[in-house]
Amino acid sequence: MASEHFALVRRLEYAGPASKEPLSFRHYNPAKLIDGRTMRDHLRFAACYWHTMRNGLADPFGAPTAQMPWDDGSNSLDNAKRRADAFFEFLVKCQIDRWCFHDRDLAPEGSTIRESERNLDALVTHAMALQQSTGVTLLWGTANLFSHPRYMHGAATGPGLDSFLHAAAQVRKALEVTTTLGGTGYVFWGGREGYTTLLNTDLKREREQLARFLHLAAEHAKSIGFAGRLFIEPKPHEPTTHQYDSDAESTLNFLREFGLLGTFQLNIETNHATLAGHSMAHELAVASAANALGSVDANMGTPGLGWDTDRFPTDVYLTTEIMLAILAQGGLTHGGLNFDAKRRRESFEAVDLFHAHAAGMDAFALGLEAATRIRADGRLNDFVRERYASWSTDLGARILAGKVSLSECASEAERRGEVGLHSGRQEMLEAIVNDLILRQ
Ligand code: XLS
Ligand code: NI
Ligand code: NI
Repeated sequence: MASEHFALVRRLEYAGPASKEPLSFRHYNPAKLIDGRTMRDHLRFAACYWHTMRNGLADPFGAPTAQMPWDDGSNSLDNAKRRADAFFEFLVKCQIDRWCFHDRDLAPEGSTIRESERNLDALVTHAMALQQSTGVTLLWGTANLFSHPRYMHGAATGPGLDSFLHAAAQVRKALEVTTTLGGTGYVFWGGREGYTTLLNTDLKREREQLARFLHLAAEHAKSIGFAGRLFIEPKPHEPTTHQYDSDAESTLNFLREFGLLGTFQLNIETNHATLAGHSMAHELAVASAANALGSVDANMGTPGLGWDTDRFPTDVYLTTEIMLAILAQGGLTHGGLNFDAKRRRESFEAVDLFHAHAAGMDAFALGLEAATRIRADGRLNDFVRERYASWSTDLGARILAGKVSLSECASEAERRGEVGLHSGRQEMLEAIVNDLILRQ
Protein backbone atom coordinates (compact mmCIF):
# COMPACT_ATOMS: atom_id res chain seq x y z
CA MET A 1 0.00 0.00 0.00
CA ALA A 2 2.15 2.80 -1.28
CA SER A 3 0.20 5.93 -0.45
CA GLU A 4 -2.91 6.49 1.62
CA HIS A 5 -6.09 7.06 -0.34
CA PHE A 6 -8.23 7.87 2.67
CA ALA A 7 -5.65 9.97 4.50
CA LEU A 8 -8.26 11.93 6.42
CA VAL A 9 -9.89 8.84 7.93
CA ARG A 10 -8.33 6.97 10.84
CA ARG A 11 -9.28 3.41 11.71
CA LEU A 12 -12.83 3.34 13.07
CA GLU A 13 -12.89 2.20 16.70
CA TYR A 14 -15.58 1.21 19.16
CA ALA A 15 -16.41 4.37 21.13
CA GLY A 16 -19.52 3.26 23.00
CA PRO A 17 -23.19 4.22 22.66
CA ALA A 18 -22.73 7.68 24.15
CA SER A 19 -20.21 8.74 21.52
CA LYS A 20 -21.22 11.42 19.06
CA GLU A 21 -18.22 10.78 16.81
CA PRO A 22 -19.74 9.67 13.50
CA LEU A 23 -16.57 7.91 12.28
CA SER A 24 -16.62 5.39 15.11
CA PHE A 25 -18.73 2.45 16.18
CA ARG A 26 -21.31 3.08 18.87
CA HIS A 27 -22.42 -0.55 18.98
CA TYR A 28 -20.03 -2.74 16.99
CA ASN A 29 -17.45 -3.81 19.54
CA PRO A 30 -15.48 -6.47 17.65
CA ALA A 31 -13.87 -8.08 20.71
CA LYS A 32 -17.02 -8.18 22.86
CA LEU A 33 -17.98 -11.71 23.83
CA ILE A 34 -21.58 -12.75 23.26
CA ASP A 35 -22.43 -16.31 24.24
CA GLY A 36 -18.78 -17.29 24.10
CA ARG A 37 -18.04 -15.81 20.68
CA THR A 38 -16.81 -12.38 19.72
CA MET A 39 -19.06 -9.99 17.84
CA ARG A 40 -16.53 -10.13 15.04
CA ASP A 41 -17.00 -13.90 14.81
CA HIS A 42 -20.77 -13.76 14.99
CA LEU A 43 -21.14 -11.11 12.32
CA ARG A 44 -18.48 -12.11 9.75
CA PHE A 45 -18.78 -8.82 7.85
CA ALA A 46 -17.68 -8.50 4.24
CA ALA A 47 -17.63 -5.55 1.86
CA CYS A 48 -18.28 -5.99 -1.84
CA TYR A 49 -15.92 -4.73 -4.52
CA TRP A 50 -18.60 -3.84 -7.06
CA HIS A 51 -20.58 -1.28 -5.10
CA THR A 52 -17.68 -0.01 -3.01
CA MET A 53 -15.10 0.48 -5.77
CA ARG A 54 -16.91 0.27 -9.10
CA ASN A 55 -20.24 1.96 -8.56
CA GLY A 56 -20.14 5.58 -9.63
CA LEU A 57 -23.70 5.97 -8.25
CA ALA A 58 -25.34 6.71 -11.60
CA ASP A 59 -29.07 5.99 -11.79
CA PRO A 60 -31.23 5.47 -14.91
CA PHE A 61 -31.79 9.22 -15.05
CA GLY A 62 -28.50 10.68 -13.94
CA ALA A 63 -24.73 10.62 -14.33
CA PRO A 64 -22.31 9.17 -11.77
CA THR A 65 -21.63 11.37 -8.77
CA ALA A 66 -19.16 9.38 -6.63
CA GLN A 67 -15.81 11.00 -5.93
CA MET A 68 -13.07 8.39 -6.42
CA PRO A 69 -9.78 10.29 -6.58
CA TRP A 70 -7.79 7.02 -6.71
CA ASP A 71 -9.51 6.01 -9.96
CA ASP A 72 -8.38 7.65 -13.26
CA GLY A 73 -11.33 6.09 -15.12
CA SER A 74 -9.05 4.09 -17.41
CA ASN A 75 -9.04 0.35 -18.05
CA SER A 76 -5.36 0.01 -17.24
CA LEU A 77 -3.97 -2.63 -14.92
CA ASP A 78 -2.25 0.11 -12.92
CA ASN A 79 -5.59 1.75 -12.27
CA ALA A 80 -7.09 -1.63 -11.30
CA LYS A 81 -4.27 -2.23 -8.83
CA ARG A 82 -4.60 1.24 -7.33
CA ARG A 83 -8.31 0.58 -6.80
CA ALA A 84 -7.47 -2.65 -4.98
CA ASP A 85 -5.00 -0.74 -2.79
CA ALA A 86 -7.69 1.80 -1.92
CA PHE A 87 -10.20 -1.00 -1.20
CA PHE A 88 -7.95 -2.86 1.21
CA GLU A 89 -7.03 0.39 2.97
CA PHE A 90 -10.76 1.01 3.32
CA LEU A 91 -11.39 -2.50 4.71
CA VAL A 92 -8.66 -2.19 7.35
CA LYS A 93 -9.81 1.26 8.41
CA CYS A 94 -13.41 0.06 8.63
CA GLN A 95 -12.44 -3.11 10.51
CA ILE A 96 -14.09 -5.31 7.86
CA ASP A 97 -12.33 -8.68 7.72
CA ARG A 98 -13.65 -10.09 4.46
CA TRP A 99 -14.38 -9.12 0.85
CA CYS A 100 -16.33 -10.33 -2.20
CA PHE A 101 -15.79 -9.63 -5.90
CA HIS A 102 -16.82 -10.38 -9.48
CA ASP A 103 -14.03 -11.20 -11.94
CA ARG A 104 -14.83 -8.09 -13.97
CA ASP A 105 -14.89 -5.72 -11.00
CA LEU A 106 -11.36 -6.60 -10.11
CA ALA A 107 -9.68 -6.73 -13.54
CA PRO A 108 -10.59 -5.31 -16.95
CA GLU A 109 -11.97 -7.65 -19.59
CA GLY A 110 -9.50 -8.16 -22.45
CA SER A 111 -10.19 -8.67 -26.15
CA THR A 112 -9.78 -12.46 -25.85
CA ILE A 113 -10.50 -14.95 -23.08
CA ARG A 114 -6.74 -15.40 -22.71
CA GLU A 115 -6.16 -11.68 -22.22
CA SER A 116 -9.01 -11.42 -19.69
CA GLU A 117 -7.48 -14.31 -17.77
CA ARG A 118 -4.04 -12.69 -17.79
CA ASN A 119 -5.51 -9.42 -16.51
CA LEU A 120 -7.30 -11.28 -13.75
CA ASP A 121 -4.16 -13.19 -12.81
CA ALA A 122 -2.25 -9.92 -12.43
CA LEU A 123 -4.90 -8.57 -10.06
CA VAL A 124 -5.18 -11.82 -8.13
CA THR A 125 -1.43 -11.74 -7.46
CA HIS A 126 -1.84 -8.16 -6.31
CA ALA A 127 -4.85 -9.01 -4.12
CA MET A 128 -3.00 -11.98 -2.60
CA ALA A 129 -0.26 -9.66 -1.40
CA LEU A 130 -2.88 -7.26 0.00
CA GLN A 131 -4.64 -10.12 1.78
CA GLN A 132 -1.35 -11.20 3.30
CA SER A 133 -0.30 -7.76 4.47
CA THR A 134 -3.71 -6.88 5.94
CA GLY A 135 -5.07 -10.23 7.20
CA VAL A 136 -8.29 -9.65 5.22
CA THR A 137 -9.70 -12.86 3.71
CA LEU A 138 -11.98 -13.64 0.78
CA LEU A 139 -15.59 -14.49 1.65
CA TRP A 140 -16.64 -15.31 -1.90
CA GLY A 141 -15.89 -14.74 -5.54
CA THR A 142 -18.21 -14.79 -8.54
CA ALA A 143 -18.25 -14.22 -12.29
CA ASN A 144 -20.11 -11.37 -13.93
CA LEU A 145 -22.30 -13.16 -16.49
CA PHE A 146 -24.73 -10.29 -17.00
CA SER A 147 -23.02 -7.04 -18.11
CA HIS A 148 -21.46 -7.95 -21.46
CA PRO A 149 -23.79 -7.80 -24.51
CA ARG A 150 -22.94 -11.46 -25.32
CA TYR A 151 -25.09 -12.38 -22.31
CA MET A 152 -28.10 -10.23 -23.24
CA HIS A 153 -30.29 -13.32 -23.82
CA GLY A 154 -28.84 -15.21 -20.87
CA ALA A 155 -25.51 -16.88 -20.08
CA ALA A 156 -26.06 -20.58 -19.29
CA THR A 157 -29.70 -20.12 -20.31
CA GLY A 158 -29.00 -18.28 -23.55
CA PRO A 159 -30.64 -19.65 -26.71
CA GLY A 160 -27.25 -19.98 -28.48
CA LEU A 161 -24.44 -22.26 -27.42
CA ASP A 162 -21.86 -19.47 -27.53
CA SER A 163 -23.03 -17.70 -24.39
CA PHE A 164 -23.00 -21.01 -22.48
CA LEU A 165 -19.45 -21.74 -23.64
CA HIS A 166 -18.18 -18.28 -22.82
CA ALA A 167 -19.82 -18.40 -19.40
CA ALA A 168 -18.11 -21.74 -18.81
CA ALA A 169 -14.73 -20.17 -19.53
CA GLN A 170 -15.46 -17.31 -17.15
CA VAL A 171 -16.74 -19.50 -14.33
CA ARG A 172 -13.87 -21.95 -14.67
CA LYS A 173 -11.40 -19.10 -14.21
CA ALA A 174 -13.40 -17.40 -11.44
CA LEU A 175 -13.58 -20.67 -9.50
CA GLU A 176 -9.85 -21.10 -9.87
CA VAL A 177 -8.92 -17.63 -8.68
CA THR A 178 -11.42 -17.87 -5.81
CA THR A 179 -9.61 -21.06 -4.79
CA THR A 180 -6.21 -19.36 -5.10
CA LEU A 181 -7.40 -16.51 -2.90
CA GLY A 182 -8.71 -18.97 -0.30
CA GLY A 183 -12.38 -17.97 -0.69
CA THR A 184 -14.75 -19.79 1.64
CA GLY A 185 -17.58 -19.44 -0.86
CA TYR A 186 -18.43 -19.00 -4.52
CA VAL A 187 -21.71 -17.36 -5.61
CA PHE A 188 -23.94 -17.86 -8.63
CA TRP A 189 -26.33 -15.00 -9.16
CA GLY A 190 -28.12 -15.60 -12.45
CA GLY A 191 -28.76 -12.00 -13.41
CA ARG A 192 -29.77 -12.90 -16.96
CA GLU A 193 -30.73 -16.53 -16.30
CA GLY A 194 -34.40 -15.94 -16.94
CA TYR A 195 -36.51 -14.47 -19.72
CA THR A 196 -37.78 -11.14 -20.93
CA THR A 197 -40.72 -12.62 -22.83
CA LEU A 198 -42.07 -16.16 -23.04
CA LEU A 199 -42.93 -15.50 -26.71
CA ASN A 200 -39.32 -16.23 -27.68
CA THR A 201 -38.39 -18.57 -24.82
CA ASP A 202 -38.24 -22.33 -24.29
CA LEU A 203 -38.47 -22.28 -20.50
CA LYS A 204 -38.10 -26.03 -20.05
CA ARG A 205 -34.90 -26.16 -22.08
CA GLU A 206 -33.41 -23.09 -20.40
CA ARG A 207 -33.89 -24.58 -16.93
CA GLU A 208 -32.17 -27.76 -18.11
CA GLN A 209 -29.27 -25.75 -19.51
CA LEU A 210 -28.87 -23.94 -16.19
CA ALA A 211 -28.88 -27.21 -14.26
CA ARG A 212 -26.22 -28.71 -16.57
CA PHE A 213 -24.10 -25.58 -16.13
CA LEU A 214 -24.30 -25.81 -12.35
CA HIS A 215 -23.37 -29.50 -12.45
CA LEU A 216 -20.33 -28.69 -14.61
CA ALA A 217 -19.27 -25.88 -12.29
CA ALA A 218 -19.64 -28.05 -9.19
CA GLU A 219 -17.61 -30.84 -10.82
CA HIS A 220 -14.88 -28.39 -11.73
CA ALA A 221 -14.83 -26.87 -8.24
CA LYS A 222 -14.33 -30.34 -6.83
CA SER A 223 -11.62 -31.25 -9.33
CA ILE A 224 -9.50 -28.21 -8.43
CA GLY A 225 -9.85 -28.81 -4.69
CA PHE A 226 -12.06 -25.79 -3.94
CA ALA A 227 -12.62 -26.12 -0.21
CA GLY A 228 -15.46 -23.60 0.12
CA ARG A 229 -19.21 -23.79 -0.41
CA LEU A 230 -21.17 -23.06 -3.57
CA PHE A 231 -24.04 -20.63 -3.13
CA ILE A 232 -26.97 -19.62 -5.34
CA GLU A 233 -28.43 -16.16 -4.82
CA PRO A 234 -32.17 -16.07 -5.59
CA LYS A 235 -33.79 -12.97 -7.10
CA PRO A 236 -37.19 -12.81 -8.79
CA HIS A 237 -36.50 -10.32 -11.57
CA GLU A 238 -34.48 -7.24 -12.53
CA PRO A 239 -32.95 -7.12 -15.03
CA THR A 240 -35.00 -10.03 -16.42
CA THR A 241 -38.80 -10.20 -16.29
CA HIS A 242 -38.48 -13.52 -14.48
CA GLN A 243 -35.36 -15.13 -13.06
CA TYR A 244 -35.49 -18.94 -12.75
CA ASP A 245 -34.04 -18.99 -9.21
CA SER A 246 -36.69 -16.51 -8.13
CA ASP A 247 -36.84 -17.10 -4.38
CA ALA A 248 -35.64 -19.59 -1.77
CA GLU A 249 -38.46 -22.09 -2.29
CA SER A 250 -38.26 -22.09 -6.08
CA THR A 251 -34.48 -22.40 -5.95
CA LEU A 252 -34.65 -25.32 -3.55
CA ASN A 253 -37.15 -26.99 -5.85
CA PHE A 254 -34.87 -26.39 -8.83
CA LEU A 255 -31.91 -27.89 -6.97
CA ARG A 256 -34.00 -30.89 -5.89
CA GLU A 257 -35.38 -31.46 -9.42
CA PHE A 258 -31.91 -31.57 -10.93
CA GLY A 259 -30.05 -33.48 -8.22
CA LEU A 260 -28.14 -30.45 -6.95
CA LEU A 261 -29.51 -30.23 -3.42
CA GLY A 262 -26.68 -30.65 -0.94
CA THR A 263 -24.15 -29.37 -3.49
CA PHE A 264 -25.46 -25.81 -3.36
CA GLN A 265 -26.62 -23.63 -0.49
CA LEU A 266 -28.34 -20.26 -0.72
CA ASN A 267 -27.05 -16.72 -0.40
CA ILE A 268 -30.12 -14.75 0.69
CA GLU A 269 -30.34 -11.01 -0.03
CA THR A 270 -32.85 -8.78 1.73
CA ASN A 271 -33.74 -6.64 -1.25
CA HIS A 272 -34.28 -9.73 -3.40
CA ALA A 273 -36.57 -11.20 -0.74
CA THR A 274 -38.73 -8.11 -0.74
CA LEU A 275 -38.74 -7.85 -4.55
CA ALA A 276 -40.09 -11.41 -4.51
CA GLY A 277 -42.92 -10.27 -2.24
CA HIS A 278 -41.51 -12.00 0.83
CA SER A 279 -39.99 -10.76 4.03
CA MET A 280 -36.30 -11.41 4.63
CA ALA A 281 -37.30 -13.42 7.71
CA HIS A 282 -39.40 -15.67 5.47
CA GLU A 283 -36.57 -16.32 3.00
CA LEU A 284 -34.12 -17.04 5.82
CA ALA A 285 -36.57 -19.42 7.51
CA VAL A 286 -37.17 -21.33 4.26
CA ALA A 287 -33.44 -21.63 3.53
CA SER A 288 -32.53 -22.57 7.08
CA ALA A 289 -35.29 -25.20 7.34
CA ALA A 290 -33.70 -26.93 4.34
CA ASN A 291 -30.20 -26.72 5.90
CA ALA A 292 -29.34 -24.46 3.02
CA LEU A 293 -28.82 -21.02 4.57
CA GLY A 294 -25.20 -20.43 3.60
CA SER A 295 -24.67 -16.68 3.42
CA VAL A 296 -26.43 -13.33 3.49
CA ASP A 297 -26.22 -10.29 1.21
CA ALA A 298 -26.87 -7.65 3.82
CA ASN A 299 -28.74 -4.75 2.36
CA MET A 300 -32.33 -3.52 2.25
CA GLY A 301 -34.76 -2.06 -0.23
CA THR A 302 -36.96 0.99 -0.20
CA PRO A 303 -40.55 0.02 0.62
CA GLY A 304 -42.88 0.92 -2.21
CA LEU A 305 -40.08 1.48 -4.70
CA GLY A 306 -39.89 -1.53 -7.00
CA TRP A 307 -36.14 -1.48 -7.56
CA ASP A 308 -33.17 -3.32 -6.11
CA THR A 309 -32.07 -0.12 -4.36
CA ASP A 310 -29.43 -1.94 -2.31
CA ARG A 311 -29.50 0.43 0.64
CA PHE A 312 -27.26 -0.16 3.60
CA PRO A 313 -29.12 -2.23 6.20
CA THR A 314 -29.80 0.34 8.91
CA ASP A 315 -33.16 -0.99 10.08
CA VAL A 316 -32.62 -2.58 13.51
CA TYR A 317 -35.84 -4.60 13.36
CA LEU A 318 -34.55 -6.19 10.15
CA THR A 319 -31.06 -6.88 11.51
CA THR A 320 -32.63 -8.41 14.63
CA GLU A 321 -34.71 -10.78 12.49
CA ILE A 322 -31.65 -11.73 10.43
CA MET A 323 -29.55 -12.42 13.51
CA LEU A 324 -32.37 -14.46 15.08
CA ALA A 325 -32.36 -16.72 12.00
CA ILE A 326 -28.57 -17.01 11.97
CA LEU A 327 -28.26 -17.70 15.71
CA ALA A 328 -31.08 -20.26 15.53
CA GLN A 329 -28.98 -22.40 13.18
CA GLY A 330 -25.78 -21.94 15.20
CA GLY A 331 -24.21 -19.31 12.94
CA LEU A 332 -22.78 -19.22 9.43
CA THR A 333 -19.72 -21.36 8.80
CA HIS A 334 -18.57 -20.47 5.28
CA GLY A 335 -20.74 -17.46 4.56
CA GLY A 336 -21.03 -14.10 6.23
CA LEU A 337 -22.83 -10.76 6.13
CA ASN A 338 -21.78 -9.22 2.84
CA PHE A 339 -22.80 -5.59 2.41
CA ASP A 340 -24.18 -5.85 -1.12
CA ALA A 341 -25.15 -2.23 -0.65
CA LYS A 342 -24.50 1.13 -2.20
CA ARG A 343 -24.61 4.65 -0.86
CA ARG A 344 -27.36 6.93 -2.12
CA ARG A 345 -26.39 8.95 -5.18
CA GLU A 346 -26.41 12.03 -2.98
CA SER A 347 -23.87 10.50 -0.54
CA PHE A 348 -21.10 10.95 -3.08
CA GLU A 349 -18.05 11.80 -0.96
CA ALA A 350 -15.46 9.10 -0.32
CA VAL A 351 -15.99 9.46 3.42
CA ASP A 352 -19.60 8.33 2.89
CA LEU A 353 -18.24 4.83 2.22
CA PHE A 354 -17.18 4.78 5.87
CA HIS A 355 -20.38 6.32 7.21
CA ALA A 356 -22.44 3.82 5.22
CA HIS A 357 -20.59 0.69 6.26
CA ALA A 358 -20.32 1.83 9.87
CA ALA A 359 -24.08 2.43 9.92
CA GLY A 360 -24.68 -1.10 8.64
CA MET A 361 -22.20 -2.62 11.09
CA ASP A 362 -23.69 -0.78 14.05
CA ALA A 363 -27.20 -1.84 13.00
CA PHE A 364 -26.09 -5.48 12.88
CA ALA A 365 -24.35 -5.18 16.26
CA LEU A 366 -27.64 -3.87 17.69
CA GLY A 367 -29.50 -6.68 15.93
CA LEU A 368 -27.12 -9.28 17.34
CA GLU A 369 -27.54 -7.93 20.87
CA ALA A 370 -31.32 -7.77 20.52
CA ALA A 371 -31.55 -11.27 19.06
CA THR A 372 -29.39 -12.54 21.91
CA ARG A 373 -31.71 -10.90 24.45
CA ILE A 374 -34.77 -12.38 22.74
CA ARG A 375 -33.24 -15.85 22.89
CA ALA A 376 -32.11 -15.48 26.50
CA ASP A 377 -35.51 -14.10 27.55
CA GLY A 378 -37.09 -17.27 26.18
CA ARG A 379 -40.71 -16.07 26.05
CA LEU A 380 -40.95 -16.33 22.28
CA ASN A 381 -39.43 -19.79 22.17
CA ASP A 382 -41.59 -20.96 25.06
CA PHE A 383 -44.69 -19.67 23.34
CA VAL A 384 -43.90 -21.50 20.14
CA ARG A 385 -43.02 -24.70 21.98
CA GLU A 386 -46.27 -24.54 23.93
CA ARG A 387 -48.23 -23.89 20.74
CA TYR A 388 -47.12 -27.21 19.27
CA ALA A 389 -47.11 -29.13 22.56
CA SER A 390 -49.83 -31.58 21.52
CA TRP A 391 -47.51 -32.88 18.80
CA SER A 392 -45.09 -33.97 21.54
CA THR A 393 -47.61 -36.46 22.89
CA ASP A 394 -47.46 -40.13 22.02
CA LEU A 395 -50.24 -39.78 19.43
CA GLY A 396 -48.55 -36.79 17.77
CA ALA A 397 -45.28 -38.64 17.48
CA ARG A 398 -46.99 -41.74 16.05
CA ILE A 399 -48.85 -39.67 13.43
CA LEU A 400 -45.63 -38.04 12.27
CA ALA A 401 -43.90 -41.42 12.14
CA GLY A 402 -46.59 -42.65 9.74
CA LYS A 403 -48.04 -45.15 12.18
CA VAL A 404 -51.60 -43.81 12.28
CA SER A 405 -54.10 -43.95 9.38
CA LEU A 406 -56.48 -41.19 8.29
CA SER A 407 -59.43 -43.23 9.64
CA GLU A 408 -57.73 -43.66 13.01
CA CYS A 409 -57.24 -39.87 13.10
CA ALA A 410 -60.96 -39.47 12.33
CA SER A 411 -62.02 -41.85 15.14
CA GLU A 412 -59.77 -40.02 17.57
CA ALA A 413 -61.37 -36.71 16.54
CA GLU A 414 -64.82 -38.14 17.24
CA ARG A 415 -63.72 -39.49 20.60
CA ARG A 416 -62.28 -36.10 21.63
CA GLY A 417 -65.25 -33.97 20.56
CA GLU A 418 -64.92 -30.23 19.91
CA VAL A 419 -61.48 -28.77 20.63
CA GLY A 420 -60.49 -25.80 22.78
CA LEU A 421 -59.30 -22.69 20.89
CA HIS A 422 -56.08 -20.83 21.64
CA SER A 423 -55.05 -17.31 20.70
CA GLY A 424 -51.99 -16.74 18.49
CA ARG A 425 -51.18 -13.63 20.59
CA GLN A 426 -49.34 -11.95 17.72
CA GLU A 427 -49.62 -8.44 19.13
CA MET A 428 -48.41 -9.54 22.55
CA LEU A 429 -45.40 -11.19 20.94
CA GLU A 430 -44.66 -8.12 18.82
CA ALA A 431 -44.67 -6.01 21.97
CA ILE A 432 -42.20 -8.38 23.63
CA VAL A 433 -39.89 -8.06 20.62
CA ASN A 434 -40.12 -4.25 20.81
CA ASP A 435 -39.29 -4.30 24.53
CA LEU A 436 -36.29 -6.51 23.97
CA ILE A 437 -35.00 -4.53 20.97
CA LEU A 438 -35.18 -1.27 22.88
CA ARG A 439 -33.90 -2.50 26.27
CA GLN A 440 -30.12 -2.30 25.96
C1 XLS B 1 -27.65 -8.24 -7.90
C2 XLS B 1 -26.94 -9.18 -7.04
C3 XLS B 1 -25.43 -9.26 -7.26
C4 XLS B 1 -24.87 -10.51 -6.65
C5 XLS B 1 -23.51 -10.88 -7.15
O1 XLS B 1 -28.80 -7.89 -7.65
O2 XLS B 1 -27.25 -8.91 -5.71
O3 XLS B 1 -24.81 -8.12 -6.78
O4 XLS B 1 -24.82 -10.43 -5.27
O5 XLS B 1 -23.50 -11.11 -8.52
NI1 NI C 1 -26.34 -9.77 -4.03
NI1 NI D 1 -29.02 -7.54 -5.47
